Amino acid sequence: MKIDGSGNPSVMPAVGRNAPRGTSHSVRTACRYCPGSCGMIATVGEDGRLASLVADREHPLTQGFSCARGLQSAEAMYHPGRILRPLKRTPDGFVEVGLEQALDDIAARLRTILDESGGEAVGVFKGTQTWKNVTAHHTMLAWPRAIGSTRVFTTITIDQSAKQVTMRRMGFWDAGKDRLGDSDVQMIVGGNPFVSVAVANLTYDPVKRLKAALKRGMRLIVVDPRLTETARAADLHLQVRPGEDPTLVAGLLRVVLERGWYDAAFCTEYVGPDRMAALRSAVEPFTLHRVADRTGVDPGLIERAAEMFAREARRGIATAGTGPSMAPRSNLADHLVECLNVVCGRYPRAGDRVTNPGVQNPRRAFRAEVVPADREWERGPFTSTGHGSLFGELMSGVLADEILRTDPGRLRALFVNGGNPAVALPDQTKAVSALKRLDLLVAVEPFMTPTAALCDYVLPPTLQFERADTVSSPHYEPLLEVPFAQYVTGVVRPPVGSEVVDDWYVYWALARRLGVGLTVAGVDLDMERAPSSEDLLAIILRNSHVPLERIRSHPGGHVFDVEPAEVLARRPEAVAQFDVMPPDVAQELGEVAAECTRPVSSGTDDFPFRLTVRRLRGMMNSLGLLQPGVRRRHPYNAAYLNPVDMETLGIENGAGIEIEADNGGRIPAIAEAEPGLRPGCVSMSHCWGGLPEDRLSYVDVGSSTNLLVRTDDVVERINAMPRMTSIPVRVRARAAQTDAV
Ligand SMILES: Nc1nc2c(c(=O)[nH]1)N[C@H]1C(S)=C(S)[C@@H](COP(=O)(O)OP(=O)(O)OC[C@H]3O[C@@H](n4cnc5c(=O)[nH]c(N)nc54)[C@H](O)[C@@H]3O)O[C@H]1N2
Ligand SMILES: Nc1nc2c(c(=O)[nH]1)N[C@H]1C(S)=C(S)[C@@H](COP(=O)(O)OP(=O)(O)OC[C@H]3O[C@@H](n4cnc5c(=O)[nH]c(N)nc54)[C@H](O)[C@@H]3O)O[C@H]1N2
Ligand code: SF4
Ligand SMILES: [Mo]
Repeated sequence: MKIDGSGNPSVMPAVGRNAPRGTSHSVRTACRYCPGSCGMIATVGEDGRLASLVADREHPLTQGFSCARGLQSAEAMYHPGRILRPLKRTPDGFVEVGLEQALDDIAARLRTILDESGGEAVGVFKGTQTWKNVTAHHTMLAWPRAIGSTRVFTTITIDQSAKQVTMRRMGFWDAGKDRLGDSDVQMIVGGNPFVSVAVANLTYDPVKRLKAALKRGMRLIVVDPRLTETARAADLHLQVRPGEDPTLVAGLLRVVLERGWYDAAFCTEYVGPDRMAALRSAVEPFTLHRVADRTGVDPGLIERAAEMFAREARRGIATAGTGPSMAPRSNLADHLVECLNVVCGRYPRAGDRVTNPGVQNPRRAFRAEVVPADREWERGPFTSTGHGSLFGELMSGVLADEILRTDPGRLRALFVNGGNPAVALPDQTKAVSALKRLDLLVAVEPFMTPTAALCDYVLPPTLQFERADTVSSPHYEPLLEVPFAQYVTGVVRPPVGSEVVDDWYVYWALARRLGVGLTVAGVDLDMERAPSSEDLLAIILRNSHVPLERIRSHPGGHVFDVEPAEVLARRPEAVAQFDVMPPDVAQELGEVAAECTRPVSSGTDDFPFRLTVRRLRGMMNSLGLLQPGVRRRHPYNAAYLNPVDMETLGIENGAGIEIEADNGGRIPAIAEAEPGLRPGCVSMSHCWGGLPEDRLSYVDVGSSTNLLVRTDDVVERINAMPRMTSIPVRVRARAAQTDAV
């Protein structure tokens, strides 16, 4: 529903409704910037504005955990740069326009595009800030269907879609994976949950939960070129060369299989002798000394990690973060990591308790079965580049190609929701030229980001503490170990004089103007009268195991006393097994084994360094870039280097440098010493910098590592995932620090 800051909001604050006007009051709520789901207490001032946010210590899930980027989100709400009224591009720049007028204009332009080119000419890009916005998430899926488009792009396919590729080419366990609470070991390959709050089973309250697990004896193995915040807490840290996870994990598998440290009974039932033999023979070339040579990890440490993970532990998983998922051969790396879980049988078995049978989703059976591989991408729909889809999404690595096509099938209109593709997509120069080529670019976006600056229309949304939601989102529920849910209402109204909308309304209003129906979560919406956001939530949760009314009756969130569930035995007809070494995976691993003894990742003389990804504590991708509080902590995206490398290069701490990649891209940066980083690496965060042509100062906006990411080479065949880490680069000192990007 449309919300006018001065009028009648569809979202009334729960406490505000009862509280007399002009008094200060507090509301229990939760942050939705990331999967962390942190409980917070919001204090609303006498002026009706959000005065402060503090972590909610009584919160049953997160118990006082929160992070700076969530706590500082009030700064974003009242930031002078927040867009409060819809903007329309004119030859003289952006002008404010009424919401319904903007929607009329957009619908008219869409009608022409749809008439001329059909539904497939219109696409969506769903960014990170749509994932935890339940009504937006569902409507963004419904909207393309309504207009006959399969052009759905999201951040997943430029993130860790290797996980989806693994699921759909190996098959996956119906009852999920071992939970942290039951684990006696965990291996994290290239993820840093202490900062990112985003690694598989560590998506909420990660520090306390991991430390508690370690205290009760669980052991932690971290594989990362950096001695990360998480690695510091680990029992073992394997400081791998970036890009060498396939070799390292193949080496671990070889040790586990050769020493007999795997779960033979599980493998007999769920893998079978032929596939076990194929796995054994594929990892055979990865002997300890070869693996050690190539990965730069001590052979004793590799053996010890295999022993700790497989022999000394019964439960607990290996999981990959963005490190291996953004490196070359990302799908192979993820597949091998999952093979460790398979051979060690790290899945809940028949009779085990299901710790979270679900609150917001309908009750389902959890079985000790393999859901068979189905290679969805081989069935289409396809892009012109020949890439198929993954969980119903096309590959964002080729989004720019779809726009730049010269045939009539090109993508002509794009709706961006809660994302910033102008800085997030690989090969920024190409991505930006593609976005400019669109006949219609619309962003539902609160700030004048590089993407918004390219738009024909920018429609400002309500921000998280102004809208109703459930936490965690129903689609994130499987990541919670307990049956928790929280309903949150808007804590405050949008600023007076604003004309902002709950994101979903944009798509409902456009569908209505185009005369098409929207079917959200299986329900045909009334296209005459807009539902309220609460109505829409109720529709989405209509089959929830715990009724929405009960969820709502616990404003601070609740762990529900749902009927216990246990993992059911395998059904006789469920004969699928894990496809641990299908021919394409075997072939790729064979290529790795055949590569020259010199590790590909050790660099060439021309590009001796490897640029690696990392997350910064205060930022959420590009979110926070405009906030002074965030920028005090992260004035720019520094390039972290090992001090020994800095000395060799004659670079002082804080000195300006230039980083040049093998695609010819060059970016400025400021060097910062990080003794815990593996020598030979440059560790730098993403989504900074403006538009390439703006030539903005590095100290003002940082620089975009996506200028160094290529889409013409080193790209995954199935999911078009580019190489975003382990990029060959050279580094040199630079005269001035303030040079343009
Ligand atoms: N503070 C903060 N939190 C965030 C975000 C943010 O921007 N800031 N972004 C959110 C998003 S969108 C995501 S997807 C998640 C990501 O969550 P994570 O995957 O945990 O991301 P990182 O913290 O960058 O951890 C990646 C680690 O991989 C290491 N690495 C780099 N290259 C390689 C390699 O080739 N091999 C191995 N083994 N390791 C490598 C890096 O040194 C780094 O420590 O975080 C989310 N949370
Ligand atoms: N080189 C390189 N590239 C990368 C990565 C990398 O590590 N290296 N990481 C990749 C990954 S993992 C990801 S997830 C993507 C991130 O890709 P994106 O999701 O496209 O980027 P974000 O910066 O997270 O964009 C979030 C946008 O939402 C806006 N926003 C904030 N609050 C709200 C709200 O309440 N409603 C709405 N509608 N919008 C809001 C913000 O202003 C911001 O513009 O980048 C990818 N690109
Ligand atoms: S950004 Fe994530 S970790 Fe930080 S407070 Fe919000 S939900 Fe919690
Ligand atoms: Mo991400």
